[in-house]
Amino acid sequence: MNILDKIIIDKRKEVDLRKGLIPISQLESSVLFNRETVSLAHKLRNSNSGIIAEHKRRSPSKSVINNSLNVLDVAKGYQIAGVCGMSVLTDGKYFGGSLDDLLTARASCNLPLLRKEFIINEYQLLEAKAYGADVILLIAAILSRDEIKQFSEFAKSLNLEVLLEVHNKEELNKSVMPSLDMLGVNNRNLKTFNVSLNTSKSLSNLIPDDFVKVSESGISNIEAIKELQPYGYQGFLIGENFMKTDNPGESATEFIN
Ligand code: IGP
Repeated sequence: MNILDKIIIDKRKEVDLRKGLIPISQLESSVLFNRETVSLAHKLRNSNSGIIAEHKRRSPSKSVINNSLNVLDVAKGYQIAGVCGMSVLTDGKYFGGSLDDLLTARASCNLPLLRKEFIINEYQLLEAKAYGADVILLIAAILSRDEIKQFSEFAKSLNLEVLLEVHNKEELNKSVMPSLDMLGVNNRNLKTFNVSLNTSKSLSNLIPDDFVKVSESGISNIEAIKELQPYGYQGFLIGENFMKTDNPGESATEFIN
């Protein structure tokens, strides 16, 4: 069994437990539930740098990345750096994150926030809204076309934007639909952990122009961004390269012009 299959098995159990503990009515009564969301797609379209900076403590591929920072400082640092948006890992078991991290980020900055999560149930979209997200991630590798349609339409009804992640042609072809806002190409194969910017390059011309193109993972220098921009990428999701430093915000500054 690959890591993605394992994560999904655990995620189904986790979501069932959460659903039993916190009723939908309680999520809907969060003050944040009716907050006006901010558009990440719009920011990316109008930016030269296009950085989406991630908060990530650890990952299955790298184990510990950074355990000594708090989300509050990281979010403030990213905002001061002038990034377009922030991605917050909320998976606990494999990435060391939580919904509380999302909430803290929300309280610490006014950047568009992406709930970085393995979404397998609409309930998680209600959580995303209740904890202050503006954008949700849908991963084509773990969802059917029908699920992508159902979840993305539900997200839009909550005024959440949708970033759909693919890492090959088949995933891309099955996923394209009008209820998506941004198409992300993950340079890291979540099954093997291999990283290659060529994944973004080779899929770029298959992505219809109406979607903002985002290149995700393994971006560690400005040269990589300069290399990807001619392929039409306007968003660059960067985690480890910032989080491995003592001051992720300051590291992000170097990527902003
Ligand atoms: C960030 P990196 O290599 O810069 O730390 O990657 C981000 O792209 C990565 O964390 C990611 C991810 C995901 C994590 C992309 N898609 C899906 C968990 C689930």
